Amino acid sequence: MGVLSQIKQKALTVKEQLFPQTEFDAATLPWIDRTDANIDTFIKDYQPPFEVSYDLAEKLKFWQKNGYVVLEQAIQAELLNVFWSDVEELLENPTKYKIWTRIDLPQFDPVRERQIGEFPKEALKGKYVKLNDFHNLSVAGKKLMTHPAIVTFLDAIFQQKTVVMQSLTFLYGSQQPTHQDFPWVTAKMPSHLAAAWIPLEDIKIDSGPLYYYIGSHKMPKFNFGNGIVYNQRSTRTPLEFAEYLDKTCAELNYPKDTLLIKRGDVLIWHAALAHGGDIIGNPEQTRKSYVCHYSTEEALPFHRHRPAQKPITEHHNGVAIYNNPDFGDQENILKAGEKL
Ligand SMILES: O=C(O)CCC(=O)C(=O)O
Repeated sequence: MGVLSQIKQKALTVKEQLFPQTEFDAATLPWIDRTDANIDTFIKDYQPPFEVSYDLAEKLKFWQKNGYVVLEQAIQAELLNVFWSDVEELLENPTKYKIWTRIDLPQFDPVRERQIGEFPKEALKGKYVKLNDFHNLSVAGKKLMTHPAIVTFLDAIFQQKTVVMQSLTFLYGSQQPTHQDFPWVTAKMPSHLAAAWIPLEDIKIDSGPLYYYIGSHKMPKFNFGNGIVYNQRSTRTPLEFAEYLDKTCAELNYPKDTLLIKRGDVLIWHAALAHGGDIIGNPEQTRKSYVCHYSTEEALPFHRHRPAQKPITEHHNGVAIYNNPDFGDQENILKAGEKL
């Protein structure tokens, strides 16, 4: 590190320790998170971008109170089928494609994240595998993450142009400890964040389902020693964060719920909802899922891998999706979704 960078790091460390951010910035908070938000007033004038089958006002009220919503049977089977065929094509022929893949097993230390073709094929169909940004390869992936039912809800809560931040695809449960997303999946404004959890099969109790603490999006935020967002200057660990969340949610009586939704349903959750992946009870039981994180163009005007670069952008149902700057030739290489 050069001398100038060292001075900059030092100055940031001192600033963050003396004046840590303790809450989301009130000036840029999405309208629905403000104390004076009135959903009945909002809904009178709101023009949704798509017609949807659910009661938007009811879902917004549920979101405001609980920090999540489930859109029941919102996604057509055909789109889910085509998306999962694309995933299977990738897992069958990994050396044909380029995508960052993580396998959280000690046998792959010290480099658990690699291009997919660098892992043995058998390991890709096992547990602890996470495919990063599969939507860049798959047209069906892009269509699924920008399904009108999801887009309408995001448009209503953000009231700004939605952008895709990242996606994760899982074959098995993640078994991730309790966390909130905003300290990790950071944009310029950590409050401009929401995620959709899309099951590709009915979720079974022994598959290591997602769990969440109802209403926990309103809990006091954890201080990583230098504020609410985790970075290389943080003095407290992800494990301490998980312990804080589990303990505080219990103390504040936020009920813990397990997500047993069905194929066709979607869960959307708030940037600050505490959640995690349960322990897998049956090692054979898959939990096929597609997790998509979204932000706004104001908070994330670039691809997160190239903050200094103008992104190449596609628009699907009004949502901006940045092409993957790491693997330009791979964008939309899986085209089966074009016919949908
Ligand atoms: O699906 C899971 O088990 C975890 C996903 C998750 O926590 C996340 O993407 O933030």
